[in-house]
Amino acid sequence: MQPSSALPARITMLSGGVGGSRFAQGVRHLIRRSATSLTCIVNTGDDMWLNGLRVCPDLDSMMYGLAGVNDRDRGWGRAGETERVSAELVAYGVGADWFTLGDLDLGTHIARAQLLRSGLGLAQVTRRLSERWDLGATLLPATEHEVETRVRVDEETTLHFEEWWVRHRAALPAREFVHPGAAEAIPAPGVLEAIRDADVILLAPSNPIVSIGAILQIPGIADALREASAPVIGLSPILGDAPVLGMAAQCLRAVGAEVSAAGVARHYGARSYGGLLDGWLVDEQDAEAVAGLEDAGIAAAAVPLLMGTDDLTADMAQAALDLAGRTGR
Ligand code: FO1
Repeated sequence: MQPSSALPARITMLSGGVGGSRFAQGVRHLIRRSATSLTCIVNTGDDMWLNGLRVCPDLDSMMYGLAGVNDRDRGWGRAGETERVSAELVAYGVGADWFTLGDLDLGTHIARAQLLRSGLGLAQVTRRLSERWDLGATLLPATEHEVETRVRVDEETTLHFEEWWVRHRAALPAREFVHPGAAEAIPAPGVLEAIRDADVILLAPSNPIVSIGAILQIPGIADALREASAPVIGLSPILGDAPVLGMAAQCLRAVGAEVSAAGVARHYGARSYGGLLDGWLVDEQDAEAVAGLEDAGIAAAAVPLLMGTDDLTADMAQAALDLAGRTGR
């Protein structure tokens, strides 16, 4: 581990929920004794109104994870959760019986809905909710517009991403992912500045289609990355031929991208050829992909990418910073 003097002043990362939260905890662990700031631009495409409340799964996974109050086994929701209210909602036949809102989690959704109804934007609401804990990072929603990720499962039908993923366990073949309303959306306050002012920009090992990809659908964000002075370094969510968690494989196949560490890098593209990436970390088992990536204009390195502990994840983050230093940006 390099001395903290080698750390950049400002790190900005794009992130989904479960994988992004574990990665953010590792980045924070790496910078814990330094003056480095961490800003996380978080996917809001999984968000939904449920029982009159605004549920933001990825923002909540990031907040609970950084607060240390998350259910580490499930990767989402609160530790020590109970589901008494949810059982009542099911008994009344309201809401979605396939999407369980825990009692503690409902506290977040009630507070968020109240603050939104008071006229605050989601960025301010997220800041208000986060103030309860010392997260060691700033959470920003990608946009304050309600742009859902929906999955086309047949000619006439699209499902909210959560219904596809949770209710149907991603078993219905996804023909495409659509983001209705994205064209009219704008980045949330602070997002473009966090990209512009960053010294290093990281793409967390989140789902490249429905998490990072949904963030990139918001007009202005992909262009801001291409124009950023900071190096853009991604970490592969695919180790070998499978994702560590979640359903990135089904999503990549749906858009015709190869399900491999190199395939995801090519999906994002090399910044020098109009894409997003200056560098890409692959797991040691995918070391043979490094040469091809370098030839394609993407600096690459093979390091352990399994996020077991904060120390291991901090090492991944350090490897990403080392790679950033090699890109000459
Ligand atoms: N995932 C499930 O598999 N089952 C659930 O009932 C469920 C409820 C839930 C409630 C709030 C929340 O923030 C997340 C929840 N999730 C649930 C996880 C959710 O699907 C994931 O956090 C992401 O959307 C997928 O990356």
